[in-house]
Amino acid sequence: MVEKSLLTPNLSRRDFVKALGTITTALGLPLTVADKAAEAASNVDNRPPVIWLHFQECTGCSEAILKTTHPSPAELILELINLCYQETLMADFGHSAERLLEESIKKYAGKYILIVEGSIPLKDNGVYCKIGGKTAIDILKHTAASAAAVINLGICATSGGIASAGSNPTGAVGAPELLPEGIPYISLPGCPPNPYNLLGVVMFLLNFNKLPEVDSKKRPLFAYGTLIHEYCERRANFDAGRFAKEFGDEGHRNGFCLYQLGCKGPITHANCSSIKFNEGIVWPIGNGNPCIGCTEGDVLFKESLFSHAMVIQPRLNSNVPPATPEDLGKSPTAFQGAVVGTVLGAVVGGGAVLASKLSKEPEDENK
Ligand code: FSX
Ligand code: SF4
Ligand code: F3S
Repeated sequence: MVEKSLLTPNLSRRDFVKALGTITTALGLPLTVADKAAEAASNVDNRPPVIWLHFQECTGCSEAILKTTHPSPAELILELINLCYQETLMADFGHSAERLLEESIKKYAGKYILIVEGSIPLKDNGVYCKIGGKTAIDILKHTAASAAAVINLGICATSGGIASAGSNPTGAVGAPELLPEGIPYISLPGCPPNPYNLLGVVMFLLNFNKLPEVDSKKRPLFAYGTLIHEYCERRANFDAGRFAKEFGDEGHRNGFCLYQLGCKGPITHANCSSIKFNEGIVWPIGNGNPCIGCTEGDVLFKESLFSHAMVIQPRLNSNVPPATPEDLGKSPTAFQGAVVGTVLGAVVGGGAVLASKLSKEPEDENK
């Protein structure tokens, strides 16, 4: 078992429950989820056993969970689960690690959650990813066969990710292609996925003993139910036709919309524009990088970085006055859930027709 005290040295019970509550609110989950999850997890025997496998990936998905500030998602997640096997975190290696995996599968058969990171190469009988002499194909099939449910963590495990880009030399696919028929699974794409969404799924599981509601790509609706574009802090500039034209130009420096630099926010479903990363402080667009669609398997590494996304959501309000510098940076953040609700209410109340399509690119008033 992974020794959680190495990772959770100073987390008091009070801080733990408080942090769960904040994150529950930010994710838009029922408020009871945090209390009930904390209560369930207070009995160690109630914590779901978890086996966590890695295949073709950069380990960024695990790193995103670990390399954040106090209390990190890792601290919180490890208080809620019984982590039996995780190659990045555990001390075991070699034969001892192989034994640990087999023992965990046997001991918790039918009860454990399997978390999968990384894609699985199918080409040439899977020789391009082997661990302990076994292919990723065999390890995944064997481990998934006795799992209660599977969480595909990251775009690689969801649909192949970076290893499947271009000519896909290893024949990389996501885990869903190999999972046994009928096994419940959920996907948390992203490169990396937002750690708070994994935490949300774990809390939901503890609370309701089932996976949350999903969309057609098996992504939880609480996290992937809206477009990046809807709550983007640069959205007022999009609506007002103010665009950065080149990296480093005046518009870019002033926080104008990144659409013309290839931003895929209008076709990407995820909650990073509202919850962000690292305690709600940073995210790609906030840092000046166009969204590359890392939660959409048919966009990331498939669409050119600089192509213009088809905008499926019109302006929220055509009467929005041009943004001023003072408007910039005042968007909802992870820890201002009430503000998110207010913005959503204003949008719906304003009668925005979300389904209509704009067949052309947004007008650019700066032309
Ligand atoms: Fe992929 Fe994750 Fe990107 Fe990296 O495990 S989703 S390459 S952040 O590490 O799988
Ligand atoms: Fe934000 Fe991108 Fe939409 Fe512009 S196009 S408002 S930068 S998500
Ligand atoms: Fe990914 Fe776009 Fe969010 S690149 S992290 S979905 S802003």
